[in-house]
Amino acid sequence: MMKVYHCPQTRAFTALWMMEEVGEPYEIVRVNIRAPGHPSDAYKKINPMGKVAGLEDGGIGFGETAAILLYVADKFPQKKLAPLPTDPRRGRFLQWLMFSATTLEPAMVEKRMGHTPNSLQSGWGDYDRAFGALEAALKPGPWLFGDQFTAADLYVASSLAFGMMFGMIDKRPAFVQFAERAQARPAFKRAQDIEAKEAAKP
Ligand SMILES: N[C@@H](CCC(=O)N[C@@H](CS)C(=O)NCC(=O)O)C(=O)O
Repeated sequence: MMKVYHCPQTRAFTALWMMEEVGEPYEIVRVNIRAPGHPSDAYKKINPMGKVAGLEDGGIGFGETAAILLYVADKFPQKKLAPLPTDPRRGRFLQWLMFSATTLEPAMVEKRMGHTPNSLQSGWGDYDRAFGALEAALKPGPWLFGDQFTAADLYVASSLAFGMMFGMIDKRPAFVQFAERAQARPAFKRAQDIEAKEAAKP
């Protein structure tokens, strides 16, 4: 059975939400990132960075939310959470799937830190450029690929919700509506319940 290495109130929620979207059996393994001694050598064999989330399948572990989402979407193609490799939309799907990690996160952190952006030299451009590109892509909706909800929507919605909650992303109507639409999905609500139960554990 697949194992999700999880810690409450972290980015690992995104992986949990993805597992609930596919609805296949999995086990949650707690990694306490706030405990002394974290990350353990044992956990670094799962995720070399020692960060959560991590996923293990068939005895092989790995990290990075985008990789986890893509792996799970491809493992269960019948759930239609990713255009197939033969689908011409696949490239654009991969672009948006990776956008949170490669572009949105660094751009929002740079802004939060008050660093002066260098849009040409930084891989993430800058905050206005990154979030302007995303805002344009969210129209006309409802999802990045019209009526098909994909793992890219899940990751973008998760990053938007996180960033807006912590005041790192401005609450443009397109971002608020997109995040709310994604969070109305039953799988999100199930993941939220699981997250709450995990957080209540000692
Ligand atoms: N790029 C990583 C970021 C993961 C990440 O930064 N996780 C944080 C929690 S939100 C973490 O594990 N922090 C503990 C640590 O750095 O050891 C991903 O998207 O999976």
